[in-house]
Amino acid sequence: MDHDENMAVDTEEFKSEMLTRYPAKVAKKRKRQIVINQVDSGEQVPEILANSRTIPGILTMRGCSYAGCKGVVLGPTRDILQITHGPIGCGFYSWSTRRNQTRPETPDSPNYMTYAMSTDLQEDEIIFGGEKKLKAAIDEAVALFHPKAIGIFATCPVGLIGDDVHAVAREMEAKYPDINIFGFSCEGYKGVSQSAGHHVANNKVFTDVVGLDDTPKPGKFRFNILGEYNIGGDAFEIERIVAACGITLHSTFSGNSNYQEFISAHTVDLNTVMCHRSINYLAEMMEIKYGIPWFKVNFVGADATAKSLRKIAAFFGDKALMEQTEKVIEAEMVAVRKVRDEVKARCQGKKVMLFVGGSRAHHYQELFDEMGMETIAAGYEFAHRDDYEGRKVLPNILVDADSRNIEELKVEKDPERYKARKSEEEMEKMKTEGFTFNDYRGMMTEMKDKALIIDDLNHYEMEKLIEKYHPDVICAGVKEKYVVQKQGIPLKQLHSYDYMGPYAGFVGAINFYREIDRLVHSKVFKLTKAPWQDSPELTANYGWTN
Ligand code: CFM
Repeated sequence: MDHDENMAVDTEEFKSEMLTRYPAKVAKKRKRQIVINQVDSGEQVPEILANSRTIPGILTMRGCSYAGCKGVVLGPTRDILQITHGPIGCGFYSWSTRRNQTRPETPDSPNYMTYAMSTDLQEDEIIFGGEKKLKAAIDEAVALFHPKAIGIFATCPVGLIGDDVHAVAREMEAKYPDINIFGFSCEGYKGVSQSAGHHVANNKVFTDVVGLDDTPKPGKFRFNILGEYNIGGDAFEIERIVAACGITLHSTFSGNSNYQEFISAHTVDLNTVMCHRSINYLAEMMEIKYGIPWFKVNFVGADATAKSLRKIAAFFGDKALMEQTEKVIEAEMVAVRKVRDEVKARCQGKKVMLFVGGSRAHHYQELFDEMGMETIAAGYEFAHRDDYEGRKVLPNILVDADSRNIEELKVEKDPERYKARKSEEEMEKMKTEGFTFNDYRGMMTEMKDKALIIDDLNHYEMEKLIEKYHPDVICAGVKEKYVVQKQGIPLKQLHSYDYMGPYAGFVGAINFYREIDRLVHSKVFKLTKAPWQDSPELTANYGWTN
């Protein structure tokens, strides 16, 4: 841990310097969202204000509830036909820009991801109602594709005019009884960010999809991965590795997945959670209803991948499986070590900042760490306190009006299908041996003392960070990319991965090492001069300048 006193003074000073530009009320709130890390005994970290409304006027990195539901959780599923009920822009801009990939079983298997389906609401429907148009859209989709399932996604205007997507879903399901039709109340304004949409998606997938078919996939050691969305082919690489170990991946929610895998997902013996933020609700609910234990994994980083594989194999407790897993890790690590050593010699000590979503700002620190690079500042766009501070703070999180907006389902044991996967004694024994379940330690717990943690970062603060710290690379999204690069700092998109990937698993780690090595050593960024540096065409002050 870093106990450098000068750095402590700097960070504190920097924080107050950044805050002085804000009006008093804004500064008061941002002060609680910007935290200087300190990990005390028992993994105690300072409290951060998270999952709270962005102050109007601030250029936030956040997205909307619809994006979290349709774009993120359901979007990667290839054979649930998805209809956006709303203006065309919502459907179009949530269509494939995240680079979530899929691989249908055969060339003829259904794959609706190549279509952006929307009711394309116009002024007329905003005034007179859009339900008729939605029903017509469903009729048309059924005639063209006859899918097994249809999801309807509500956008802001749909909620404002009062269209009832659930009533339409029920009516159309009565008309087409062999198709599972369900609606999502994921109007963009539903929560403070896309995080609300994740929860809405989890609830509906749990009530209307999971559990419809009790047929398990063949295999001795069967598990699910929740919260892996196959960006840039990550899930393909994970599938390759677990198959080599001899573990059966029943379903991934929702990268490279299909409907049949979802409806029978409750038949597995273990749920693993990759992205805690977007899908912890489903893991919790499946445990209560069906008795499936869950724990957190991370396939970003070669060491993290090895650790996760070992934990999964240990859960099943089969000697041959554990041996095979070790063999796979050993074989894969040969190539990983070779590239890592080469790259580390050049990248050691370089500084990185990560401001991404609700889990990647944490996961990718593993890869940078493996390259000898240090994360000096990190933050999430929309995570909650538990993603920062660990799940231990869950009982202390205050429920406010915005979070009350999203339904908390009352879940009970399934009278027939609940089955404890391990006996109480077995679970207790595993726990005393140090095996953890329902665990997420949070990002801050694993970061250095004095590192800056910033929730819901904005453009102004990003500029300040660059001025002060001159990091060697920043990881964020497309909204930040060009603003940052014009200031001479390379930016790697960790949402869509720009044009690259996979970065998960062993092959992914190698791809990432190489790419970051090239990026931080490229001279082009240092030669960049923004046009305004030579001849400012327009200068202005913020409205609130004292
Ligand atoms: Fe989970 Fe994601 Fe993320 Fe996320 Fe996202 Fe994403 Fe992300 Mo973009 S589900 S929280 S809502 S890991 S789309 S695949 S990259 S912000 S850090």
